[in-house]
Amino acid sequence: MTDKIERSIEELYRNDPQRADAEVFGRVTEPNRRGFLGGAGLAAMSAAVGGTIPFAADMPGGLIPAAMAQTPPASAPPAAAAPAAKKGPIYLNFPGKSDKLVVIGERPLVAETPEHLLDDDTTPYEKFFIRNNGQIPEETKDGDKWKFTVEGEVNNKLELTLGDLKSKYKAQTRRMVLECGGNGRSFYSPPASGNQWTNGGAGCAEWTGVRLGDVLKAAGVKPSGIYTAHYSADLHLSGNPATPTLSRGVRMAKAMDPESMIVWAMNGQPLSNIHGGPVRLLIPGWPGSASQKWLTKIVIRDKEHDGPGMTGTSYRLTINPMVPGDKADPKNFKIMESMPVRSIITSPANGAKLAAGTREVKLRGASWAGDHTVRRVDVSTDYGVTWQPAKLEKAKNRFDWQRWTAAVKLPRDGYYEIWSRAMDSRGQMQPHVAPNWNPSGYGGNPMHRIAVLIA
Ligand SMILES: Nc1nc2c(c(=O)[nH]1)N[C@H]1C(S)=C(S)[C@@H](COP(=O)(O)O)O[C@H]1N2
Ligand SMILES: [Mo]
Repeated sequence: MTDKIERSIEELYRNDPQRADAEVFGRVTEPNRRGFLGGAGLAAMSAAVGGTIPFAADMPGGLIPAAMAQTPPASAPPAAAAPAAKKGPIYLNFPGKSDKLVVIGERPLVAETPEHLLDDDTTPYEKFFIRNNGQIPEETKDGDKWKFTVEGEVNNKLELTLGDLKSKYKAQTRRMVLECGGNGRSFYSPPASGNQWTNGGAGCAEWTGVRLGDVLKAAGVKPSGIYTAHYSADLHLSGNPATPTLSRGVRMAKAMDPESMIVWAMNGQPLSNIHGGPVRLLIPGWPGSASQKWLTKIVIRDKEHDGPGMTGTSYRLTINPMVPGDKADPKNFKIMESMPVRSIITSPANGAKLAAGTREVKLRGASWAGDHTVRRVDVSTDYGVTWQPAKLEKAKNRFDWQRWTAAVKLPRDGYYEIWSRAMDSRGQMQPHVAPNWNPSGYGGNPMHRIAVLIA
């Protein structure tokens, strides 16, 4: 291998990983060993990842090595993503937030948390992802005076201040995952449109507030009331006050779930403006968009809600699988409810370099599964040929994530990939690649892969 070839393969992996892979695997000469990485291909791949690959023989054909597969954070639509990628990630500059959060959208502001920053049991404010669809409102000074209404198919229309909510209803605190419906979108191929989340459109915080159900009961939902519609104070990007930015809702059964809440505090602090303070909804396990920030109004409806974010292919999944990349038939879509099972490796970080001679690596991670619980998490160091179970911690309460740990042995120095996969309580497991392609990329929950180099 000349230095020139090594470099060009690495460059190719960064710029056009599919082609790089075809080149590398294409160098295999034995026709019956397709996908086996040998000879020049192996040398080129090893050079590109920075070390020998002890389990190269197990590497699936066409696999883009995790060291090269870090999806470019793209604030632009997919077509423009590749040029943006060369410039590297854009880091967040926002008061009180970690400057290691990655901006995946500038207007509206959207920032995700790299997996290794999700290593705390409770995600601190500074590491919690940000997702806006419209403009960020001015910060409210006297939060307790914030007003919102409950109306529609109810017997008593309510107008409540945050102060009323705190004094008249029973408060509860729960540690729960909030996850964007598009989390994992960047793993789709062909690319799906929207913010290119990796796994960092999720966080798990302590939320304090009251049961949404208690407030709805006080309003007296009529038998005709079957769906909620949520409204808020953030202006649409156009600045037109008549156009809601986002208005989603949920079935009455989910609204009445004892863990669906109206919240005013996060991790024991008054809810910050960027996370929807003074008051937001927190509908755990379902797409984050149901958790309206800056809540001003809940309307109870006698039919499914049809506000911005409820129709077409938004926050909807296919009923019957569609051809990836094809034009979508809106009739083939249903509302996305529970989020899918996911696990992430939170330590070590992807791309970690460990000292030569390291033979055991301790792993930590997190896993969650929408409305369900996680039954097991497994890890692999040999491209999924063999798996070992991780030690799974119990959740604090429903909708909390489940932390996990494992220790893996590695036979010698070199380049490894560590994979994690979780299975939910129903037996559904994370797939190898993002499943059920849909144009806006919801439900992308492939196994998490990190690259580790021992050298
Ligand atoms: N009012 C309002 N609420 C909103 C949004 C928004 O744009 N406006 N975005 C939603 C989406 S898509 C997500 S994923 C979560 C993100 O919450 P966070 O910014 O506190 O992390 O808020 C939801 N609530
Ligand atoms: Mo979201």
